[in-house]
Amino acid sequence: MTDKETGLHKIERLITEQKNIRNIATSAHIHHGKTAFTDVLLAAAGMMAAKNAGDLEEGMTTWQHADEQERLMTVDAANVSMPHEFHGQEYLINLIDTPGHIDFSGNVTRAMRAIDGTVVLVCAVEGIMPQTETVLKQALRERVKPVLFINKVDRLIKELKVTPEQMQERFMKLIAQFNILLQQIAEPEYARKWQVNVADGSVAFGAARENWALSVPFMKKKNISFKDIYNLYAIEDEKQRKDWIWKNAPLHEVILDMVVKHLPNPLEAQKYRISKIWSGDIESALGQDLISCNKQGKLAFVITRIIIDPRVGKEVYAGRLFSGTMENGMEVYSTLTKQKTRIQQVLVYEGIKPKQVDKAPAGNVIAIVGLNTEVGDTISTEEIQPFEAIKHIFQPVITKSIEVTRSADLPKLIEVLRKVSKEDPSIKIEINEETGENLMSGMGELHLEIIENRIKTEKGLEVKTGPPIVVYRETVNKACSKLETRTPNGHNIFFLSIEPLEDGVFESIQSNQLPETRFKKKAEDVWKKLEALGIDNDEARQYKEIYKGNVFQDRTRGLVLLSEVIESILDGWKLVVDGGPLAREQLTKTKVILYDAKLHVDHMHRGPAQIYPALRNGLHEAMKAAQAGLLEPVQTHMIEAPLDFMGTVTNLVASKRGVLQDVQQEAGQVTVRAEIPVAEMIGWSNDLRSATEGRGISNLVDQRFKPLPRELQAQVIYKIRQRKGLSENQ
Ligand SMILES: Nc1nc2c(ncn2[C@@H]2O[C@H](COP(=O)(O)OP(=O)(O)OP(=O)(O)O)[C@@H](O)[C@H]2O)c(=O)[nH]1
Ligand SMILES: [Mg+2]
Repeated sequence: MTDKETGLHKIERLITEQKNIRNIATSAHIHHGKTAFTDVLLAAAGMMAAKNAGDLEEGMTTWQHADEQERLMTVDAANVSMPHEFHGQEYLINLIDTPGHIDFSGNVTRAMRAIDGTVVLVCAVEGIMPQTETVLKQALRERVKPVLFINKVDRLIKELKVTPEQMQERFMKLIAQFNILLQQIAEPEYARKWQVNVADGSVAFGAARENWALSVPFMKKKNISFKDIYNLYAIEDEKQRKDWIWKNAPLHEVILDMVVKHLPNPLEAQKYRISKIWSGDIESALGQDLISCNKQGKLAFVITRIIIDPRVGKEVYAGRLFSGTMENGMEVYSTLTKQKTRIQQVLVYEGIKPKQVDKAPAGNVIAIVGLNTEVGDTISTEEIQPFEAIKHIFQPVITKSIEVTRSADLPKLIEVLRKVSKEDPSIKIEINEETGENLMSGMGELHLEIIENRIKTEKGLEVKTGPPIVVYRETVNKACSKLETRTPNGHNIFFLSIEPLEDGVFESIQSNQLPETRFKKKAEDVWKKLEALGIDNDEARQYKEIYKGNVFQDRTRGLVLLSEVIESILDGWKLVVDGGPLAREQLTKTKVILYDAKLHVDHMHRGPAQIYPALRNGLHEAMKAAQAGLLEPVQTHMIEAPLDFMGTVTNLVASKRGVLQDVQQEAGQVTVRAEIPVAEMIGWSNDLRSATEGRGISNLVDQRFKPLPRELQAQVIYKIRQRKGLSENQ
């Protein structure tokens, strides 16, 4: 390194040293200090003014939207990069700061695809919270290795006034809880290997806002004891205190040393991550490129985030380059759109700023300009086996209709909604051309509120939205017997049935163990997984497609013509999955079996226009026979409040068709675990706040679809059909 080397030149040099790269993220329960931590790291790397680092009121470097500053919370994930020196070697840290609020946790899921390791922050006072468990699940699903940072230790000293011994006890308890969680969630292979350990330095503790951190190895090196931390808080002079911290416990040094030592570089990580996130043949040339993070290999880039410049509309595609080298001007192929385009810019991050470079090699988090596609897409130079879909653990269940206030703006609305769902794939947009109604679904009320506001303030479009409504699912409760359905021209007949999908298969689809795709070739991998789930070998081979948690099986034998119509059959089936017979809500957890078909020899008589209605009528009839019913979204919440409010909280839960699962009392606090239907939870945070005089908090632990009580079925179906303007036979 020369003295004259600029920051960007240094980054350009470091992106090529794969073994010295760490791709990481912050992850934690809401407000446990991720952004303050990121700010402090950036400041220490000289990438922002040190004066205000970690000071919320002054604004966080990573907050790029006004709403984040107004609400003092992170909404979007932010990519930053910084250099770090360790044992005389230079490293590049590519870091993504993720949001903590559950409504934005889709951003966490997507960030996990881009990285190999994560610093999980836990507030020393609050301890492990529901969202800590969720982020750990998100990380481990992508084989992202965690290390632990116990934050806000100053609060233990200043607010709780614990002794040094009590502090250590607390840490040990917290670390043990973290490891138990890891043990429960991780795949067996990693459950042991990835346990964090205070002695080896995979755990650190400190106060992000105050710029200090320590780990046991670091304390040994500097000869610091727990008592010294207390002495630190006895120093009155601020400058003196800062000097002590800088000399004995600088956060960036302790944390980044931990990151370099305990989190994998891309060469190590890709060896075991690829088989989890890519279902292609590892023995193939591309498979080997991916495993070895080959700079000279075939290009393989996964898009994890799209940022649209509000002024010029430029679309920046950020993601992880797993193989090859991304070069300015090169022609690339999008697996999703099946289009070729030319790369107009290759960007790497210097601090928070994206900077243009000529090229960037595999093993980095980078961004590119020149595409027109979606998050999750695999970019290469030709058609390749794409990466697994990036699936969020929760599905959007709250919907609002959205319309423009001035009819002249109508054409702009469609364009803006398209952009919104591009930037935030957790937002689902449904445009109904018949009724002109546009629906926007999101993770929760806050999510929709933020998006609505951004449409107004950032996209400059005046809109109004309807009241929140809940998304339902349709399913079947038993198997129906085989029935036949004819195409409208009477020339073709299909024999089929529908039944509930096996629990194990459904769960494996939900957790991304089984891919949602159409199986064109021998899917040996999938067959093996199905067999492990108790599906016999013959049946596994009948899997034709998995779509939105539903399965289509082909049990026909020796039907020569079938291959000519199977695509239309599957497309027709998918249309039914997208909107079922009861209320045009999406199907879930069903299995359709095709037993036999009689097909006209002339393909003119068996086009999609014939096949779709046959499938639709047949499946509607089959669902009726299989006792179709609605499922509603139900959330499990952990509600905490002072003990005095125990009765109030349990009554509130009961008034919302909620079911108590557990009630715990500890140290003047009550913790209630309850399952509540989302339909009853509109306005929940306000209800809880007013019932508990602002002292109750509630955290989402889990969300799933459950049968809507029988007595409510008819009424809810009627209401949805009315809202959608569906006539009786539609
Ligand atoms: N006492 C204390 N407060 C801290 C510390 N670190 C962060 N905070 C405060 O905790 C609050 C949340 O900090 P953030 O950095 O925004 O937390 P976050 O995890 O990024 O929050 P979200 O992204 O919204 O989930 C702010 O009020 C910070 O000032 C710390 O070490 N000690
Ligand atoms: Mg934050």
